Amino acid sequence: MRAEEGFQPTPYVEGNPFTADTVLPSLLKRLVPPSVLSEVDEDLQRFGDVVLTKLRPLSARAEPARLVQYNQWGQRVDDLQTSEGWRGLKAALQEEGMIGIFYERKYKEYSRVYGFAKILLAVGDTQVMFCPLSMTDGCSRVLELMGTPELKRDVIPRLTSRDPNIAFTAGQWMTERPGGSDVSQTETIATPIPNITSPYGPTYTINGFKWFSSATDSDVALALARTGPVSAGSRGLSLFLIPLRRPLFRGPEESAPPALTNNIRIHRLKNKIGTKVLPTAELELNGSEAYLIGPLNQGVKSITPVLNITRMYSAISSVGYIRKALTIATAYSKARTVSSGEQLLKDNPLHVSVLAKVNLLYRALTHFTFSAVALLGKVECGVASEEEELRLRMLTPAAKAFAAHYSSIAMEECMAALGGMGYMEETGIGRLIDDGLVEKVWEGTVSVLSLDIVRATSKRGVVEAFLKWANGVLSACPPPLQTKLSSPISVIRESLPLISAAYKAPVSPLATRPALFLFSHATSSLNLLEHATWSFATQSTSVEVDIEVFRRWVEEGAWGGGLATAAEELKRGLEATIERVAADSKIVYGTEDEAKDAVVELARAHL
Ligand code: MFK
Repeated sequence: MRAEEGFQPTPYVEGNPFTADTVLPSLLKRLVPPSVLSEVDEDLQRFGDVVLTKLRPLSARAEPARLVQYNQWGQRVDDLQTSEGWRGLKAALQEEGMIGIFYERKYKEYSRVYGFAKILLAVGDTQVMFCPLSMTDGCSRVLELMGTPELKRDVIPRLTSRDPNIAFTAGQWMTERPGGSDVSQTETIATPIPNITSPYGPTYTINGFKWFSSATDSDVALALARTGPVSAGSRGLSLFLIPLRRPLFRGPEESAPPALTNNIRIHRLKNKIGTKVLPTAELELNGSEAYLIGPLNQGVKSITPVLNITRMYSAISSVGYIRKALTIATAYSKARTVSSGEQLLKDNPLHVSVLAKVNLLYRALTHFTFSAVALLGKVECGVASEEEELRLRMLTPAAKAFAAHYSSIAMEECMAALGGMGYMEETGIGRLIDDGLVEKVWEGTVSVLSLDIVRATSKRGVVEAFLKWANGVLSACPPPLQTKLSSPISVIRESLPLISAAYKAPVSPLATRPALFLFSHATSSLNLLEHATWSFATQSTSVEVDIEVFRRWVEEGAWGGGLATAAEELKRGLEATIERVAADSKIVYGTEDEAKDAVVELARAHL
């Protein structure tokens, strides 16, 4: 039989990612006022078509970057060659106003929601272009907050430009060989250059080795380097803006010189599990010129706007990868025949129940992430209350970690929903899974971020701000809905004191991870309740679905169980004893290992 003969599978059709989405259009109606919504809605429909007709074909032409270190004369050239597809994606997204939307602020505090809606639609079809764009966004914010007037005049317009001929992207270099999350042993040294003043800030030379520089094709990078004694740990680090190439400003017709022009050598490209198109490198800095940003020896604090913005991008990327995989799986179920060709997959209750579970998770994570995005917009526009600002500090690491934790299992279910077809590279789900895994690591693992929430809640008023908001959402639920949803609402009520107890000092070390999960599950449940309440009040056609989604998310959750299960996990963490820590060590290392003594000693200090 020839391939053209016999059964021919019907290709699935994904459709416009905005209009086909089950969550975003109605979420935007709740978050954005009508005057903004009419414009934003129209643009997102248009952008949905751009994703299909422009970004997706460019993404298909994106290839891993190549590094040519030496030319035929044996001279060091460090020629970083990126693919046409990668460069095309970058240009297309810059033209679409990624990053411009966030700094033009045409829609004031709603600009973040609008721009992140575009990211949600595009992220599955743009390789990992939002990694460099996230750092560009973070760099713009740092310069907006701390840059000299000349940096604001010359560099911010480039970072936020819609013209790809002049637009800059930025990298972020913290990670070194002694530590990724722990920057206290940073080896890179910054030395002031005497008698040189730049309008961009006090000028230094930088010497060191950066172990993970993503977006090595960028124009500038924000980097930490040591200006204080080693004994000061991370409190002896300062923040610098480093041009990757000199001169930094060139005419549009001049091609970019190599990083060698600022004494930066690309040691090698990283061999990563995914994100292969993104040029991530190990870099040697051998006397690179740089400008101090913010106060001396407060580099970690100065760079935190970058961390918080990139964490938000990480959260939306995890959610966007799920969106893309779920869209494929849903579209496939409408095209694939089963049962001797008499049924479609979409008519099979068992199959639909699996898709419903992924969809439930997608809804919860989308509402959760956008609740943080909406607050970010308010904070940046100076219209957030102090309580909202405190709440955002807790939400950001939680949304990033929670979304990253669940995204791969959701994508795996979508892959399996296509059977053997899903395991083929052509659907793109495999690449999404490989790329999406990075969200579990970069900008902090779940454990590191659970500790960041402890850092955040050590500030007075943070937990209280969350509790006040949570109680406000519960009491805003109208009586008929309260009655109908009394059971899930009482599960939420019972979880609140537990969250509060988890963050009372001294925080039990085994409680931090389950506390992150309970906090995230409770907050996302409350976001879904907010939506059901809105749906009820506006008599939305989706009100029954919105109510059911809320109920299921609280009572059943996704693969980790419901909110009550998350509460049980936290109780176990809070009640953990030294004996449990010792038993953990024996389970992992056996009974002979002496390491258990160290782990028990460390635990004793906290339990
Ligand atoms: C997308 C494709 C990617 C491609 C592949 C990439 C692979 C990635 C490989 C990696 O690089 S993985 C590791 C990446 N590393 C990180 O993500 C960093 C994670 N570590 C942290 O976030 C640490 O928590 C941090 C470095 C920020 C902590 O350092 P310290 O020195 O212990 O901070 P410290 O002393 O607690 O905080 C200093 C100040 O900053 C404090 O303020 P005060 O001086 O007023 O007391 C903190 O409150 C404040 N701070 C810390 N984190 C903050 C913050 N403020 C606001 N927001 C935050 N997030």
